[in-house]
Amino acid sequence: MEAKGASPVKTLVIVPTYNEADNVVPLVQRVRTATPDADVLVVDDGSPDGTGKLADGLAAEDAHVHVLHRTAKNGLGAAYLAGFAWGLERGYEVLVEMDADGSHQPEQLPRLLEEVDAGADLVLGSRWVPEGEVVNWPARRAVLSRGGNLYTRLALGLPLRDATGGYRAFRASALRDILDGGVASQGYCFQVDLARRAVRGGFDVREVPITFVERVAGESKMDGSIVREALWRVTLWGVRDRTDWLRRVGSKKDA
Ligand SMILES: Nc1nc2c(ncn2[C@@H]2O[C@H](COP(=O)(O)OP(=O)(O)OP(=O)(O)O)[C@@H](O)[C@H]2O)c(=O)[nH]1
Ligand SMILES: [Mg+2]
Repeated sequence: MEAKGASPVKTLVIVPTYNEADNVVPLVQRVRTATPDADVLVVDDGSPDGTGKLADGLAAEDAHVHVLHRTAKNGLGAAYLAGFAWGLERGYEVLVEMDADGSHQPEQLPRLLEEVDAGADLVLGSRWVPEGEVVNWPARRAVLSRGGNLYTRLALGLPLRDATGGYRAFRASALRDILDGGVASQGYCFQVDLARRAVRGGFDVREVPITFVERVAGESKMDGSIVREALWRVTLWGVRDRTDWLRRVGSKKDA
């Protein structure tokens, strides 16, 4: 996305980690190869398996790699908020979300960045658009993701196929606005919340197809509480949006 003669857009790839010792080094190396101008920020929540130390090793060898150490496992949403704050303070123009487990292919990042360059404020890497795909995902995970996205689309009226995914690129100016007022949600719900705020805020949100590959090493941090949180929050937002709409229609009739 580098314009001829211009300096490269300042891009930060944020990678949250908790116990990703088998994954963090190869993943960061792939990002550095795929997008050599971009910086990487690993946000580690004090992983007992030494992920943070491995990331420090990468940072010591490469000025493009940074590590933010946090003391306790506080969830994906909190890790991203800390990473976003770090990047926005330092003047990055594009901030990227990417999992450490190899599910998101760094080689596809240029596609997302090209779309920001073409004018998008938020680009979602999407499994559920034509040419998007999932590899090695157990059927129940695919059903959960498709079902969750269908429910989200219906409850919130969002024109998005994959609002729960976590491979994304934000234009910094849009991200500041989206984060304004704080974000309480976590897990999948955090991703839905940011997408919903971007659409509501009138930002240019686009989806590009990605190939999502099931993690080959390490353990998933996904659990029932993450799914339950997404379900109740999305339902609450949907009910609230509809109540607001009915109130607006009612007050127009009264006027
Ligand atoms: N810093 C930090 N990172 C986290 C936390 N929970 C998850 N992560 C990271 O967030 C990314 C996504 O987590 P995963 O466990 O892969 O969750 P998922 O992709 O929804 O689930 P799977 O498809 O089962 O892998 C990975 O890089 C994790 O290491 C957390 O509490 N703190
Ligand atoms: Mg994963």
